Amino acid sequence: MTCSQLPYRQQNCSFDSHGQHGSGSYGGHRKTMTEHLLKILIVGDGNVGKSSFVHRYVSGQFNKTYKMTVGVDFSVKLLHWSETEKVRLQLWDIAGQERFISMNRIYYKGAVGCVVMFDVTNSSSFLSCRHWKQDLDNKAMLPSGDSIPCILLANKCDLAQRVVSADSIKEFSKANGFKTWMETSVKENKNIGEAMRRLVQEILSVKSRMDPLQPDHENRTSTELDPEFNSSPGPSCC
Ligand SMILES: Nc1nc2c(ncn2[C@@H]2O[C@H](COP(=O)(O)OP(=O)(O)OP(=O)(O)O)[C@@H](O)[C@H]2O)c(=O)[nH]1
Ligand SMILES: [Mg+2]
Repeated sequence: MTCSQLPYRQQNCSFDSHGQHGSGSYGGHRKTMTEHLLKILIVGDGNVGKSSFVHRYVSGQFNKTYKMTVGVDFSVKLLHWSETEKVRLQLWDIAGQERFISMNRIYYKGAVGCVVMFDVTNSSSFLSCRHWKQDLDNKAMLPSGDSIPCILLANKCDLAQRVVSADSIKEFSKANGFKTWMETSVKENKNIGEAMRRLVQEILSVKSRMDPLQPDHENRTSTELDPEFNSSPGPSCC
């Protein structure tokens, strides 16, 4: 599902629920299924490949033609995370041009994870990542005040005219509080699923740490995300 330019009220309605519990039967045993609902932001300068990344991840396809995003697009992907857990991802693909518009605080509300992307053939898109990360940390955070989990993706690593070195990405990632960084090629389908798996793992482990009193905490990857999880005023290579 992709919705372009929905009015905010309509977008936000989809994000008021925070997961569902249901039961499934496995070989005669009934296990409780938990569904985690995670809102994830995809940010970075224009033309770096954010929409292509989401499209590849959700539909498995790549399109050479550039169609600039206006405002925000969102997509949904359901992951069968474990025998007892499903993860429903709501991917908010924010237009690169939003960097120049101060209205995007509403997009960050309720986000529990973020991908910051740049293009390895465009040094200014790399330099902008500092801005995107700072903007994220100012607009979304955990109740503890810590940043929400965020990964850095160095896209278009299939192209020969690379201008950003792996060493500088590594240093930048560490200095700016990213959980990890990866080189990706949406075109060649490199590290797309891996990157998202890593981010989801980080999000679920944060939640698990925040909620240590869950009765079955020791046996589970994580639990439901709280409504207030973050909505207050937070390598591998190709
Ligand atoms: N060679 C190569 N091209 C890519 C890759 N990923 C995306 N592209 C191309 O880069 C262009 C921009 O991709 P988009 O996904 O539209 O970029 P965006 O970041 O969403 O841009 P905005 O919507 O303006 O913020 C398109 O022509 C894509 O086909 C990649 O990994 N390698
Ligand atoms: Mg786009």
